[in-house]
Amino acid sequence: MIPTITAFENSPDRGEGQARDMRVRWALEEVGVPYDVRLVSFREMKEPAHRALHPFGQIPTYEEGDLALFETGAIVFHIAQRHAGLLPENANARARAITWMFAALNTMEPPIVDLEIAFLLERDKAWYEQRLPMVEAPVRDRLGQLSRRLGNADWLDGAFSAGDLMMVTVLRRLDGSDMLDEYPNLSAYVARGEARPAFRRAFDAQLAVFTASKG
Ligand code: GTB
Repeated sequence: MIPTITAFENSPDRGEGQARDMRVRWALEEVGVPYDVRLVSFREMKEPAHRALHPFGQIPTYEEGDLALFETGAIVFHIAQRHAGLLPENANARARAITWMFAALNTMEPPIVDLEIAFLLERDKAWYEQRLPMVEAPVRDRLGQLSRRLGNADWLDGAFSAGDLMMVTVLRRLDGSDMLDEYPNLSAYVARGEARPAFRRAFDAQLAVFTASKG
């Protein structure tokens, strides 16, 4: 059964692969599962048909037969559990890889999103420059801690896993800032993720949506 995911009809990121369908596309590409994409407008996301799939009226969603999922953490975990390639066989290594998925979503992503929101919504405010260091500091703290843990390793815990997939997509959200450059091993880590053929295929697929919409 070919799964169907939803993605923005018109992604505000203009094809930079920052919208969260990118994680799901990448996971499906890593495990070699073909998928269909249903593009939705901002209006359609808020309508009952889409809310039946996603209570918060967002993308992405994932449908596979009778199963409908939302939340990228749950979707990527589901894909990784069903197909070889994203989680180790060894039970302890598997638990650690899952831990990194949670760390990406619960510990790394929130301060990065706070920084993004400050930039998007507050940069025209008189107090923005004063507040910025307070929003940047938690991001730097987390990046420093992650950088120390990664050290010289290629991936967070042995072979590439769903934990790395999630972490790379979260760190990519800093693309617009130069913060990641302060941590060369993290920049190299993200570049390693982006160089994976599965990432490239996923990236090109979402970029094609943007290109076609301009077409
Ligand atoms: N926790 C959920 C998950 O992980 O699945 C979050 C899902 C989510 O935030 N979806 C966003 C959405 O549907 C799209 S990805 N937003 C519409 C809405 O809430 O009404 C977030 C996103 C959007 C745009 C950019 N960008 O332009 O760079 C980056 C990320």
